[in-house]
Amino acid sequence: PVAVRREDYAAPAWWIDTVDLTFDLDPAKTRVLNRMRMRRNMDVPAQPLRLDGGELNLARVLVDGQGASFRMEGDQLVIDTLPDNFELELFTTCCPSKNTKLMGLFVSEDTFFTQCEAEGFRRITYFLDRPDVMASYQVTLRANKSLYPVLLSNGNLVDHGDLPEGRHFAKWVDPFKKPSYLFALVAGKLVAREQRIKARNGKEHLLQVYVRAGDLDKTEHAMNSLIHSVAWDEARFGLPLDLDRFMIVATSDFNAGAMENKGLNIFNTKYVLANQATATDADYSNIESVVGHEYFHNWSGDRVTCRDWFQLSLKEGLTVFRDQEFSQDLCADASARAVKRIEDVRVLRTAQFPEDAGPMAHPVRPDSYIEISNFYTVTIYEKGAEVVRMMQTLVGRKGFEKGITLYFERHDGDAVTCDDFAQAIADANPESELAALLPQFKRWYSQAGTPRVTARGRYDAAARTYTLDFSQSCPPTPGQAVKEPFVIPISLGLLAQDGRELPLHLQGDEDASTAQSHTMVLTQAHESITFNNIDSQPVPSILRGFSAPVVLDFDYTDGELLILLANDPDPFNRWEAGQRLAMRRALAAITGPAADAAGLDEAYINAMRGVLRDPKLDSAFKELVLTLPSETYISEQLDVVDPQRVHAVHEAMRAQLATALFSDWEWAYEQNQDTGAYSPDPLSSGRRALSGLALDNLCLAARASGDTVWPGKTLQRFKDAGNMTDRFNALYALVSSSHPLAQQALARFHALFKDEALVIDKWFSLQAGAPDRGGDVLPLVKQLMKHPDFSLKNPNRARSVIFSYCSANPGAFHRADAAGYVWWSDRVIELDPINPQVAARLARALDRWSKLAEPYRSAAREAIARVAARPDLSKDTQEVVSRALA
Ligand code: HT7
Ligand code: ZN
Repeated sequence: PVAVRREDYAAPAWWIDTVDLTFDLDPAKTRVLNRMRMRRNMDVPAQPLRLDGGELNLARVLVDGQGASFRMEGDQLVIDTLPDNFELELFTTCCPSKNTKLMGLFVSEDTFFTQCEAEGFRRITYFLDRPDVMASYQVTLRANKSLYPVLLSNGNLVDHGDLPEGRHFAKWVDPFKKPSYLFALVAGKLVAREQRIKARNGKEHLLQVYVRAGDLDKTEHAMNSLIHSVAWDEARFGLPLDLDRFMIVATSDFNAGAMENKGLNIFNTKYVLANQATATDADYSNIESVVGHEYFHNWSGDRVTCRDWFQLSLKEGLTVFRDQEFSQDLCADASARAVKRIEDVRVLRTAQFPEDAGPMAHPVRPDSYIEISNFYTVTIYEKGAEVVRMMQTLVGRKGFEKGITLYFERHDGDAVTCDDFAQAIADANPESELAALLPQFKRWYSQAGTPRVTARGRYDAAARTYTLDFSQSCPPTPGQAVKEPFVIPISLGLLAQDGRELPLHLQGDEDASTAQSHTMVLTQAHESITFNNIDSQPVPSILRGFSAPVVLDFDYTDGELLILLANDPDPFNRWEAGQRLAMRRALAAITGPAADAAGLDEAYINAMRGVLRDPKLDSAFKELVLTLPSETYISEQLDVVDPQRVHAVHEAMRAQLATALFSDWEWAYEQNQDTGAYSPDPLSSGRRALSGLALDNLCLAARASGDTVWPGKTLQRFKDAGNMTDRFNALYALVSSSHPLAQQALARFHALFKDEALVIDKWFSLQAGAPDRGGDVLPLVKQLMKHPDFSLKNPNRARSVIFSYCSANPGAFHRADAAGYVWWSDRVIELDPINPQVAARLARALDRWSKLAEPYRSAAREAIARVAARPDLSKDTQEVVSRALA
């Protein structure tokens, strides 16, 4: 397969002004009539018309009503001779029921759905399937009325009625031009929760959430999230809903989380359906973010879209930033906002930092790809969002809002680039540091890798000054050996040894005196900042709020970290101090004598007790502080990783914390019981999170001590729980401590929820992710795949077993006998012809193989090579494994 390169971008040779689609929907053979008005792009040299296609049967090609001569070049339909303006009529058929790739038109539970981003539309009809070709669409859907009573597409319903032979039709017109990747249709037996809302200007809109009949009682939260999203975008950025009708439809077969098709968002059921009996607090929170995310795309993605797929972060990074801000703004207080920020940073550091250091590392605006689906990554999304966040930091919140307004004024209706976005934010803020540093700032788009910022402090008692010396560097990444310095906003403050925050008197900038937090903007490889009037050695709080996506290296003493943990007014750095203390201990234990795995000392345990018992801290924050860094994150700090050693140390530290704080966990559990009605708000969900962590620790401690009281109480809790969060936390505690009662609880859980697919996913996932006791998880996972409820074709189900084992259970997956890797390679090979996108995602489970110690390293490489050697591998999977081996 050939790589597509960003520098080869050329404007299309032809434009499509209008598209008139007629579908005769049939699972085995859907007929698609596509009539397009096309015109030559006079700005580029004349070229033949090359239309993209994929797995289509072509029956007819007419140019201005006449049979036209054409040829096929691979999947492309090529017409050499054409007038400058013409109508092209194409008649094709496709087979939705056999579409297991879930790209293009497919059937899920007897309902038709589409997924066109990034390149799925070409599997529906031949087309210029690229985002800079924007057209006006009208769509007529025809189908059997009793089997497919609901017929939906983008925009407004302009006509509908009955047809002979029990069929009916619906005609939809989208008032906005759009690229093909935003096209959607849905047809099936669905019901909708509806809500009419009034915008600020008094205009009415109809919001609808479509699901299968039995799921209507699980749509209230999604609808509320949508209502909040509409209001938020208008209030924060002045961006109104531009459609009379906005629809969300849920499907249980979906490769991703959701899709922002104009006016007709299609969602994975996982991000729509929730009631207190079936969904956890985390599910509720994810639904709110994803509903927000897709809705916010209506402007950042749909009204202004990407010129080409290299600009993917233009819409994804910006929209993740917007959904993160939305979720933070919904929080009632600063503590809940900080919790959300910590959760977002945790995702970045445990998923994006490894990606940025591995074989799939790429800039936020990549330079090339073989399969664009492989680039829907945490780098494009989460690091892209951090880049937008840094822009906001550099221009201020109000300045950023001005920048967004200018961006949409300038580019509404266009397909544009990341450069256009950054330029608009800078132009709206001509006096800002962003405007002054724009070309250098844009290195965040072009250079891959996580920058490392090293800071060292110098206290001069005689001069009463404190200087911080910073240096920055960035490791090489594939294709980029040398990096230029980044623009890095570092938010910082100083604490006295007694924990007081010190006023900052910046040397050389007396105007900025007395502030307690300062944002220094690094631009050089080495630079320093000095503070005056400092009476004694302070403790610096650096990178507050995680003001840039970098690794910060500062040689804190334990004592200094304890001061920050107890006193930092910046909650992010308070949490970070706890993580640093734990990480230091984990690394010492991992690299220390093999017999000694337990790494926690009295000082650390006392500090954790202090946090747990602190009456001024919220439960959600305590839960984050008392959760140890993950095995994945710990492994990232090591040059050579022995995953079994990391796992053993992590388990030992967990057990130690559980035992040492036993009575504190008992206290925390009792303190965090909710008696009122269930609500997923941050305060109540934080209390449930902490009581869940307490239960987990109590069962873990019981495992060591032989105590039977807490496992028994946990089983009772599991049985009596009034909501899924408490029930699942109890089940998790029994499973993760491998208590014999877990089996009973698992069986009961399955029986209770056998008809709830999303809950059964949790059941599978919990078992595949369970701690390994003597190599028992792989045989269990093999058994689970034979379970009657298992299906490889359903992505959620496949992920619940295979990904939970390969990507989220390092202690069980990295086996010295290589059986985990062999099993992984079999699953990638098995999934690839069914669903290449899901297979390629699974293929990434061994991204970090080259860091592994022997014998894991050689065995992992062999397993990857085994996959790479397969003939007929999809280009999705091939790109991943060949980059891994490069
Ligand atoms: N923009 C959407 C991306 C997406 C997608 C990409 C590849 C294959 C399937 C997909 N489904 C949705 C999702 C989003 O970021 O909002
Ligand atoms: Zn998105």
